[in-house]
Amino acid sequence: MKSYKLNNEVEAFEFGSPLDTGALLEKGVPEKIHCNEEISLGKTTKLQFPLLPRDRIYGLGEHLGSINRRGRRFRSYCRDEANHTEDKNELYGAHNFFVHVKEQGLTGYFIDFPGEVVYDVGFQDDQKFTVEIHGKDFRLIKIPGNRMEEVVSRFLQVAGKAYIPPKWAFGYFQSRWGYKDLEEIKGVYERFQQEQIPLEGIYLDLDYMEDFKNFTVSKERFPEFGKFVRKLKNNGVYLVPIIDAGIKIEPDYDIYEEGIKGKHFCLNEEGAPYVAAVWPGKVHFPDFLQRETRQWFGEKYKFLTDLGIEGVWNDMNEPAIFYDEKNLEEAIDLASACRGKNLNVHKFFELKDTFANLLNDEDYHQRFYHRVQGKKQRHKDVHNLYGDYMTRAANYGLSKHLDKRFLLISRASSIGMHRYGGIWTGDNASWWTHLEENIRMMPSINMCGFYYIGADTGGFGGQCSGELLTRWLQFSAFTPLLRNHSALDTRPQEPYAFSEAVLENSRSIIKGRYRLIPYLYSTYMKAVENYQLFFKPLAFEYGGGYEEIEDQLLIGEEIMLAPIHKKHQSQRLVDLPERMALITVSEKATKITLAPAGPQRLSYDLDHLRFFLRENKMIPLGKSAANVSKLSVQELEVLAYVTDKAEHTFYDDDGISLENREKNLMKIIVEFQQDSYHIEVEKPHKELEVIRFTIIDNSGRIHRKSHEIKRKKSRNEPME
Ligand code: MIG
Repeated sequence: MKSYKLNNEVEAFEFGSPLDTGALLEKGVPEKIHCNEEISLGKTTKLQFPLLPRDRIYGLGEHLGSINRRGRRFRSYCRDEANHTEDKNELYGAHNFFVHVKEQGLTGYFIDFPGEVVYDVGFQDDQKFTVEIHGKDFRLIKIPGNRMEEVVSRFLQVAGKAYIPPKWAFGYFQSRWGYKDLEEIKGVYERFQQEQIPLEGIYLDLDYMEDFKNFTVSKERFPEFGKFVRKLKNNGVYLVPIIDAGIKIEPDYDIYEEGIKGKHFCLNEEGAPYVAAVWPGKVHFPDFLQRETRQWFGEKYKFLTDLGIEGVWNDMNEPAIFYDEKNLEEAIDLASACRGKNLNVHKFFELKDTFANLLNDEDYHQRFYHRVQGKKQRHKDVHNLYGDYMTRAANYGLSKHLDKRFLLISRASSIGMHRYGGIWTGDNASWWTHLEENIRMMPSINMCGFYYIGADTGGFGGQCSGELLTRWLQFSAFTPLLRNHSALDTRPQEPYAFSEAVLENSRSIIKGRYRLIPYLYSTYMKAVENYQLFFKPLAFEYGGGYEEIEDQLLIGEEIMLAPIHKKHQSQRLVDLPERMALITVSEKATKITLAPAGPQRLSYDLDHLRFFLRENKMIPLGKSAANVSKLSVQELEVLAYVTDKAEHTFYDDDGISLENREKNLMKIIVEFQQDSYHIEVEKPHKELEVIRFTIIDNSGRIHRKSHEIKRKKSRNEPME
């Protein structure tokens, strides 16, 4: 075993000869350090941690279940899991970072390994936490700390800063699998205009392609596509097309031909391109683990950027496989052998399961290979890097051809990819429990480095009700990625697809989101820049006494959410760890009152956003607009709860530049002095003219103040 010291007390232990996964930024400096974890090496490696009754485990990213991971099993193995029922142990991401919280101190661990890892967090035996790594070549990273945020922040410093989307990526996006042609997309756009609902963009699902071929657009269904893209963009509305991992096998299809010539596809046992079937029928999978393949594939996104596209979602990149030739053949043979027979129950189930199990059978992963750093690697052993490296390829191409920020999300991911794109949480359903899952999942994913995150609002599969959509929007209004997406053949899920009341309430919530964008964007950028979390459960801030509360979240340093996630509830129980101000935001009005510490009932109607503001904190709100391009910070409304002194740094930039961002860092100070509030604004934002303050004091009294920014008079005005 070799050991290394990374910056900030972080230690790395290297077992065997691990592959360079690119998850972390640096390898570290060799140093002899003792590893006192209980590790048994073998074909698979076992790490064992004793669990004391009060120990907690946090992290592991995109998984179902509680934020405190105790009492469950999880598997890090990216999977196209189309049905997120409670018992599922894996989803699309492999996020091997967790923090063990003990009575005396806490330690973070990251397992830098590209294959399967299984976590049993006190499930089999409630006093044992075992981590089973399916291999013997890996790195174990260990991060000490005294507070949760310290551990996470140290981890993020070695893992690197998260992807930064353009500001427009914080708007509201409409999506649906099944918008079949340009006319339908245009109809959605026009309906949003007509109903005066803000709209930032529309996602295009795979129907825009010609026969599901990547980097093609159907001429028949999407004629003059580039013109349409630009027309919408001139009105501040973006189209975001999907790209899948598989490349259709079709002679004369340029991507296929180039892939073959350039040796860009994964190979089978015999060294020929591996064949599997997904949406286009039979496909080859680009070997994204090869640098040249990433560059080649990345370049292909130019087809889209040339059409005016500035955002893409990468799908099916676990990779999802419908069937491969061998298994299909066997299944058909079995079926033929059954023809005309009187099947007993065992045979019937065997027949049925053989076909059902074709979808995403993990045996396929044994049958194809990558070339990594010159070596042949079985897919199974590097599986979790596939979607990650596809997204690195996309990032490479989009950066090269856009020279500005772009929206990029992926379904499959592993740590490391967080530097290149965001993720959405895949095929959830229109179930109330999935709204709750969404709430719990956000901080766990955020800990693993991903910041641009969100779920399909309203639910992907299943039938959404107007009430569920409204409640879901009330939560998603605070997630960086806000997208309403639904599956083929489910009931329509746009805000206007329900009743007049649902339409009005959704409009009001989405407008509220736009009022919050200056704050959310500022919080996002500061969090990424300073290695702080965007989302936190209460326990991270207020300690173990709050560990059981997992449906209230803190955002940044200022606010606490307590979303309603149950049907037919106009109220819910909220536990306030300290006294806070209760804020209500709708399109035009804001309300602020005081809420005492302790458990209490919060009433929460369907037509607004409601959340809490912490003591000696403030948040700025803008005015709603049709989309981000029309947002302005000329006038800000600042809501503050100040008993002593509050300081707030408001970050802004042009929302689109990559590196050399001209940063506005405005500092707002509100101080209570001799019975009145003193206000100071340092380095005012260059567009700012006035801030209207609404300050609540400790007795619940409201103080309104207006602060105008005095600038040197412009040349046109007469000088005295
Ligand atoms: O096999 O492109 O998660 O968002 O609508 C399903 C169709 C493929 C899965 C994605 C979903 C998308 C759907 N895709």
